[in-house]
Amino acid sequence: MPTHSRRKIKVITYGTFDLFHYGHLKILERAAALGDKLIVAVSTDEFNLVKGKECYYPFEQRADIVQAIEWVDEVIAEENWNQKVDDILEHKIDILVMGDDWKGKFDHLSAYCDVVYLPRTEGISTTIIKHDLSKV
Ligand code: C2G
Repeated sequence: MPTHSRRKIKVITYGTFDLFHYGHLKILERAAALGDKLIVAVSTDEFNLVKGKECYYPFEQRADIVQAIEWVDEVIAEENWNQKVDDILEHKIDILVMGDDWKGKFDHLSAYCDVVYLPRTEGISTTIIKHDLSKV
């Protein structure tokens, strides 16, 4: 069926996206490939403190970098653990995508949309980058 006649499939994913790296790029590419529109919820600096993460880049810069990715249609703020149902309903999300380090953690959201966990990109993470650079 031609895409112009069917409802657009909307995908959402969540993350900090600090020190943007290849693993972030590949999850966004794969998430976007599952639908027609990708929304990315970027964790605010305040929420990252709740998550126990201290970011190198502030929210505005992390959000701008994610928004610049061609596969990303919209960036929203992730301010707490509990906004996902509201986001799914407000944005009429069909698929929630997360890396499989989160496998099982968002299964309860399958009452509202499909929940897909994709394999993480091996060998890279913000933590590895920070560790390696600390030895320079
Ligand atoms: N990721 C990946 N491969 C990597 C590193 C990260 O696929 N090598 C994925 C993660 O699985 C996640 C996304 O990239 O789906 C963003 O990762 P982080 O910025 O570390 O975000 P996180 O702290 O997992 O925040 O409510 C959900 C949280 O906000 C997720």
